[in-house]
Amino acid sequence: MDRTAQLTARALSYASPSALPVRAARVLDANWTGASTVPSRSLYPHQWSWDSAFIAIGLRHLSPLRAQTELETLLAAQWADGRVPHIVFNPSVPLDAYFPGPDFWRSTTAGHAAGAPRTVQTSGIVQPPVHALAAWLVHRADPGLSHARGFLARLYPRLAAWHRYLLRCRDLGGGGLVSVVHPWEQGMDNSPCWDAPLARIDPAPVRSFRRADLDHGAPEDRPTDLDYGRYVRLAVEYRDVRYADGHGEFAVEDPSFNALLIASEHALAHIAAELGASAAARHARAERLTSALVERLWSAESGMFLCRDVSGGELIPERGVSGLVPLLLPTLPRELVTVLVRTLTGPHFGLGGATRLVPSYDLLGEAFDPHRYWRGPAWFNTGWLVERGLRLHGERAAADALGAAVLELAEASGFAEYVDPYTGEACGAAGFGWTAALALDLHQRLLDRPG
Ligand code: 9WN
Repeated sequence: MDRTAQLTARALSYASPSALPVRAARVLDANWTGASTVPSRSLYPHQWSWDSAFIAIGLRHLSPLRAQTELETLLAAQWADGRVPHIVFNPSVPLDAYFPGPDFWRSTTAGHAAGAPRTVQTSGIVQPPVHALAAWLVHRADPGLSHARGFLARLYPRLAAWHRYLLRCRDLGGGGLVSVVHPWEQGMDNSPCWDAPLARIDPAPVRSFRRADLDHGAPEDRPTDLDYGRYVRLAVEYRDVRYADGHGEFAVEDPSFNALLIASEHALAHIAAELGASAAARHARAERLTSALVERLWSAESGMFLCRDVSGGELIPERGVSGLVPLLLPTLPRELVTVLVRTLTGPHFGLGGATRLVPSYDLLGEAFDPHRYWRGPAWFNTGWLVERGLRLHGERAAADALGAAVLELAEASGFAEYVDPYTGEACGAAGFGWTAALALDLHQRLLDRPG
């Protein structure tokens, strides 16, 4: 019996007639290219960094070997300076299928000084460091296979170099936290949190590039042309300084990016211990980062974490889901957990009342739009992260309800990229990789913990 059939049989034995594991597995199979998984065959036909980490977390239930391969393929494209690129391009996909493609980023030439790989084309920016967390979870799904293949031993130095790059080259604010230098790096591309720092950027003329995303996505669900003009300008400027850090006009300390680094630093500590090395220094670093996160990004007035605009030096007064992701941290002070849960379930995010999944942005915010990408819709990766945080801190009823909503809406929406936070209406791409993978992961965890 193959793994999909086994999962279905187990689900049925718990009197759960859900077809979710089979349907999710079909999405992951359809998006599998042989060495990695695309987020979407149409909209995103290459390998994306944080998508692959989330996808590996789900894939481990279907095929631990494929999950290991997913992460290995991504990390094989790591640059010599330690950065893990946000896209690894598939050479067999036509150049105009996605913008900006390899001809825009020019990693093998413009990225030469920073150590871009010669044999594969990548972008030059990064995405949130979920990888060590993913590697640890993938290992635990099948420790025998992992040991036999030397999975952790091979990945550990790469993951350590990745974190080192972030901590050494991206502490642009000088306060111990990592800055992102482009909204695409943080992964929540057009969040209203970026509006103020982006307003300073002179947009590239719309006629100087051609968006491929509008061939597949509804314009009202996607970022605007003005957003794209600024994304392009920032990326061109980074490319033109040969991807050297510390020169750009945009630098923001983001709570989700940093919280994921901290969670991954704790995971690296577990990996180190598994390999017989000391974990203490890594746990201590994670603690220092947690303190810096609280010191620099906590806003008692907003009841959550905010982004800090490094150039202006100020907190950005917009409530995005990013500011709830630190719930994931094991040593977050209890009083902050209490406030975060209150904010999550209060009028700004409405969880358990007006909404069943976490909206990407403040329901009461002026910029709220239930369909436009990261300006309001609910996404499944952030739902998965917040569920994990709630469970970690003993908020079992809220975690159960959110987990159930992730499962139900992921399946009902056809594993949509994101959904209207009020109605659950599907938006963006269908058959989206991390939606299928993370729903599968939650489904499996519920089976492992019945009742
Ligand atoms: C730019 C792939 C990626 C996700 C991001 C999401 C979206 C890309 C785009 O798709 O960004 O990287 O073209 O809009 O915002 O989080 O990783 O799924």
